[in-house]
Amino acid sequence: MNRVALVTGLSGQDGSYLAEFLLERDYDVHGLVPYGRRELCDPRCQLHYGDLPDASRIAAVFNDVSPDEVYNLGAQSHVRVSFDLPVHTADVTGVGALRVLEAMRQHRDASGRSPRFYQASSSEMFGNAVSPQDESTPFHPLSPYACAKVFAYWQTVNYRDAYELFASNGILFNHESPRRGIEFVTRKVTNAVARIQLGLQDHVALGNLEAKRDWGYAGDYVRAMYLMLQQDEPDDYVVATGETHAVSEFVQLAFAAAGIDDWESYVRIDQRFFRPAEVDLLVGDATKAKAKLGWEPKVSFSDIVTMMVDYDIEFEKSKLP
Ligand code: G4F
Repeated sequence: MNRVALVTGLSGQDGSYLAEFLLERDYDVHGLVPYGRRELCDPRCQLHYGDLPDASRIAAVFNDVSPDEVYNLGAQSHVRVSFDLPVHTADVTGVGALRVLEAMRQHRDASGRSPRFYQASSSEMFGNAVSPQDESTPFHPLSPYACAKVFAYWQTVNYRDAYELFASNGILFNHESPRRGIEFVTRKVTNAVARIQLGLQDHVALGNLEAKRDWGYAGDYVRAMYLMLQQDEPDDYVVATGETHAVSEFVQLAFAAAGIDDWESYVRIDQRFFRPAEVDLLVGDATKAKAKLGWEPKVSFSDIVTMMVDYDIEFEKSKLP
């Protein structure tokens, strides 16, 4: 019998990489997906309409699918947007995780077992904490998004402690790829660089270039999610590269990958893209994930930048008449 995985957020960047990873290991992969965007969904997955605000639908899908493993990747995941939509973000990103946990607590397979649960926790929970951040670093969330993620993190820990469920948090630092949404800074930059190189636009408007992030490759990070659910005991893990780079470095490298050296002449600073509160510096210490999961990041920062720029040049060329 194939193992069965249920993934919320299957239609996003991480969901698509995780689905491919699990399909390669002969899982039956099911996705809980809202009505809408589908282009990243592997056709071998079975899709179920539903969304994190709808508890009765989540319970119904659990009954239909009877998953062995549940990966909760669904969220309103944009930090800047969460300042405009704080209540919606709390409902989807925070209480949404609790709704999945509650469905999990009430669901048993034929032999009385509950599924294993992975919660997509975020390095944003640390805010401006001391660096590097690891599993013992206190949280100090600085956005409605980060507050919602802290809520979901502690609900996951509480369901593990109170009900002895197999529930683990992956505290993932930023992870990017050509499948990243265009509203996040890396893809916004690589897509703009491609369009500038092709003569389709003349500048890119950005916010804070000073912020530093620990950027890894999304394809590497889904491997860590899977490994967390294969352990003997549930636990919480930081997943990060241990390297940090300023947004300006990403921008400079992206322009250089397209053969453009004077990147500053193509960048305009726009206050619309600043946040009411900013996380200045994130850099993770993934010692525990490396030791216990045997996980290592494989794709370097500069390879991620090049991969994304190359993809966006081909993507933009493919749209030309
Ligand atoms: O790409 P970002 O929007 O990602 P952010 O806020 O770090 O969050 C991402 O990573 C988290 C993991 O740590 C996830 F939990 C979260 O869901 C999301 O995937 O912004 C990165 C940095 C910020 O400091 C931002 O202020 O880039 C800065 N930035 C500068 N100009 C910009 C822009 N960000 C965006 N999105 N757009 C800009 O024009």
